[in-house]
Amino acid sequence: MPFEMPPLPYSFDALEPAIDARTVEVHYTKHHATYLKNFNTALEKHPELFAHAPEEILRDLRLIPEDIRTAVRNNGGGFVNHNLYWACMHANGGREPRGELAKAIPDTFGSLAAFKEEFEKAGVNRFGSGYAWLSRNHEGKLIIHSTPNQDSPLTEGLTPLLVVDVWEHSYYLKYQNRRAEYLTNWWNVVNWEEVEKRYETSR
Ligand code: MN3
Repeated sequence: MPFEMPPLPYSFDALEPAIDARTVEVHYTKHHATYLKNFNTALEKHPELFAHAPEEILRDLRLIPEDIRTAVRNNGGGFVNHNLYWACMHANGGREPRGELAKAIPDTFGSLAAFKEEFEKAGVNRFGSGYAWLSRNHEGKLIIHSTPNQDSPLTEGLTPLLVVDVWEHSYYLKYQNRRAEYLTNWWNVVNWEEVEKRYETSR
């Protein structure tokens, strides 16, 4: 059974004005959908892999047959990374983290403001295309990091909690070259409830 697109959990215009409706529409229906299509096409050569969750497939690429390994890394990564990107946003963002995460962030990064600053820096400094992440490492510690292209933190043994896409296709129509402004406004649509849930269930 090929993998399917998770439905977008809100309308295309739900993230306005931080992210414009046209960008969300093209990003979800074209970019994201194409990664999924190419991921499924690659896996059709080794259909036994469909028995595993996409996240599991990305966890150890050495186990993936060599003839599809690069396609899986790029398109499986593209599929799974976008699934999380959409899930990490919603229309009613903007509040501060609560619960255990509200303690873990300042404990790790000094303050919520310092965390946001470092996270934005990871996004701005990603040369070319990629993502900025808040993940948990194998010790359960929170880390901010960045990946190039469609590489997934799962492949590095990390558990991703929050992600922002910094490929130009995620902001160019509205922000052109102003990636930093996109990142600043993006906090207004972050779905902290989802991040808290992922944090509290990830150890
Ligand atoms: Mn994208």
